[in-house]
Amino acid sequence: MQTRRGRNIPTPDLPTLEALRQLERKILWLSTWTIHNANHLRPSRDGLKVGGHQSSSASVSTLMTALYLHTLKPEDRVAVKPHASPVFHAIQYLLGRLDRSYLTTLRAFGGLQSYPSRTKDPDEVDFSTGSVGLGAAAPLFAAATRRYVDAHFGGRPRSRFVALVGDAELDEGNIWEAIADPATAGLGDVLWIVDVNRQSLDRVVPGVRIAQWQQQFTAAGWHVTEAKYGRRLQAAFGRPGGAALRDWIDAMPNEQYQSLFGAAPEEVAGQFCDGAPGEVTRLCAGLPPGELAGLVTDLAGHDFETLLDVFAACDAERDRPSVVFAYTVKGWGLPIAGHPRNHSALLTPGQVDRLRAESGLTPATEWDRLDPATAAGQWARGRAEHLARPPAAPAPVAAVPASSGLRAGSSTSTQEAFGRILVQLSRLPEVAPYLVTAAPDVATSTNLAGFINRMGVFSPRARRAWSPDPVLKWAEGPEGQHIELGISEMNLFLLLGQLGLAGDLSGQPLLPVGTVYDPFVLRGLDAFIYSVYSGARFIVAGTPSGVTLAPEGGAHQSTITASVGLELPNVTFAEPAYAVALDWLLCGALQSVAAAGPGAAARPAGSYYFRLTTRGIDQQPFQAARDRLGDEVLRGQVLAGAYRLVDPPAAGSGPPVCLAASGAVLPEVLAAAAELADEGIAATVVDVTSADRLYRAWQTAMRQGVRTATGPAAPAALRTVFPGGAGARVPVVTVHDAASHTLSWLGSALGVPAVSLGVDSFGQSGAVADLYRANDLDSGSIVNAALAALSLL
Ligand SMILES: Cc1ncc(C[n+]2csc(CCOP(=O)(O)OP(=O)(O)O)c2C)c(N)n1
Ligand SMILES: [Mg+2]
Repeated sequence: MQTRRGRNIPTPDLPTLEALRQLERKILWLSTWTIHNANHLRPSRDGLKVGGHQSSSASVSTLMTALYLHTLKPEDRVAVKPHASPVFHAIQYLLGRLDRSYLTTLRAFGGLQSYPSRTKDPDEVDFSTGSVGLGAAAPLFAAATRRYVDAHFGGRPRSRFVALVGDAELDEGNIWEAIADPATAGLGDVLWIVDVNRQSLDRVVPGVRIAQWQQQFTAAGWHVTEAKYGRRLQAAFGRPGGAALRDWIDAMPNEQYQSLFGAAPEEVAGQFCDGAPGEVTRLCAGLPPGELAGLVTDLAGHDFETLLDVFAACDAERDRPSVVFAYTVKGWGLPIAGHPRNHSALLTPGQVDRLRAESGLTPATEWDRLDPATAAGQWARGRAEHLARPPAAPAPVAAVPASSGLRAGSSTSTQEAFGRILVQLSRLPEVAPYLVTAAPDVATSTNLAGFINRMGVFSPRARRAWSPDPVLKWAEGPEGQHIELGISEMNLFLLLGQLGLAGDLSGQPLLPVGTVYDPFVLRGLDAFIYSVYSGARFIVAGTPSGVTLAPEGGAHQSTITASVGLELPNVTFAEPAYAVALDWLLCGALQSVAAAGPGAAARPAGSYYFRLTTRGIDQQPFQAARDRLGDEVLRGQVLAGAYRLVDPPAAGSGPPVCLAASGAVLPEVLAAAAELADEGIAATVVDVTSADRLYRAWQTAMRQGVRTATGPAAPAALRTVFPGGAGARVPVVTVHDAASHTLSWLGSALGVPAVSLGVDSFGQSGAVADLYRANDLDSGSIVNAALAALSLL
């Protein structure tokens, strides 16, 4: 091994470089061929274009070869830009980690996913990607999670957290939110590689803002570097006229430069020199046409020596993240290289035939791995052995009790109870070490202060508190267990997602709990979806919520978030009204989250979303239900999604009606039940603690019936709690401080008339009573709704 540039960076020897070039060629072929196969050879059953991105894949084929076939270690974790998934799978195949049969299943049902998926792909994907920007930021938060895990559970072998990022991904705001937050500062294990092909989906980007982006990374404390000019261009810059050549390339409009890639060799000089200074024109005139075309498009993103050198330099930066701007060609090595609209372009069968032949393959050998007898084949085998990950070591996990032992006062809100439950849990040695909270600048206003007082705020280094606060002890240091973020809900959900994958990516399961003002769940929704799609397990409390946070007005009042919680896969949504019900649900959720990590596949998947409120309500009705049902039965029903808060009066006391409600509106519902009793109507009150679980139980029963062509039975969660059955039809009124639609399905589920009350317009400032009246959530409106429901029978 030699070393270069005065640093102790090993230079790969020539045989290694040659092996890498052969592997790169193979990877380019296999990714192109896999996409071609899906589109042209696999029979189409619906006439739809299958798609796949040959150009986007080709543009990172050198970068990914350099990473996987040279630079990565088994501990490293990589996010691959979405449109390069065929390259990833080709590499996994060459490394012997993916069966060949999968290569003909790209974008087919049960096959290789269009974009890398942790949960759906058959090979080991470290980070899902697809929604541009999010997959890029995920490794940053995974590295922040590793830093936290190392600080609390002891250091583990170093992992580098790598992201391969499309240049147009940098247009996404979440990228800049992620790098700006102090919680991601100083993460020396992070490497982002930007694939600077100067093209997005629609176009050649006219003014690529590389310099501006580089300054933004620098300002955020990153180590910024480039792999821009290939070796031939670098050599040409050193010859007479070279400086002018370099200036001319740097100043050239992007569209002009990109036009060179699709141009015939004899056209290149004319296009390249259009408007050039005489010195450049003369230099070009001295070169044969073929050579000029190769020279001026010689970019370092396709040059192994430069790339390996730059990667090694980044690796040496241990106290700040690194970003490499790697200049590439979209469609590199393909006849569609650099074409402005090549994003979704596919090679024709004739072009693929030529590529196969140029790659030294025939139809008999087109799927083959490299011959193990060759140097490149042996190199690939050596890398496969090197990258094999040892089985995960067992890690300690939390043992969460069924209840924190919270004693509810006479009147309390769910938000207040939530803060107190976390404090209770932080006193338990079998739970406390694993709890980690996070909030985007709303920790104190969402009642995390008690937890923070006890557990402190996480900072890699102890920070001095300059203004001690007698009420809130904001002590920052490596032992702290609250991660404070700036106001970015995207960052909150990305961080929760990675904290929720700590068992997989850092070998230590955690109990992540985030808080956010409920309306702003929507601000982080794509990251929320991203994280749960990735298989993360965490808890988020959206609080306060609904029009119940009355004076705060329409901009802060959430109405559609309950629907989001109900409809999101892998998320269990709960909206309890009473403190003890919240305690049981939260502890149950933590028990399930605690089971994350290796071997946890059998546990219920997913994350938990609690929609809470600051409205203090009388806890006595819940105590009465406890006394009536006993804790064991009541807890089972609360966890299943609903229980009877008020039984109907004795039989014969009038026509029956059911009032089913969630959350803060229960006092109005109870008042309505009392008014109805006065009018001779027998109202049962059902508190729906988790509309999500109830809905799922109903749907599971229905789907079972659909799939087995049998009449479905009502699920126990509905049968035992709601009145009716045996031919009796009890109409239902649903009441919710959320879109009326959220609970309206109960009518169908119960097979009875339903009137649904909820908030179906934007909110406004006022007192709770004003807003409830304006939205028909007051007791008088609920009584009228019950009469209306009875009239529908
Ligand atoms: C959030 C989001 N918006 C839009 C898209 C659709 N889309 C897919 S790729 C792409 C352009 C990406 O360009 P770039 O990141 O430069 O990738 P490359 O040039 O490597 O294909 C767009 C707009 C998406 N996947 N995600
Ligand atoms: Mg691009």
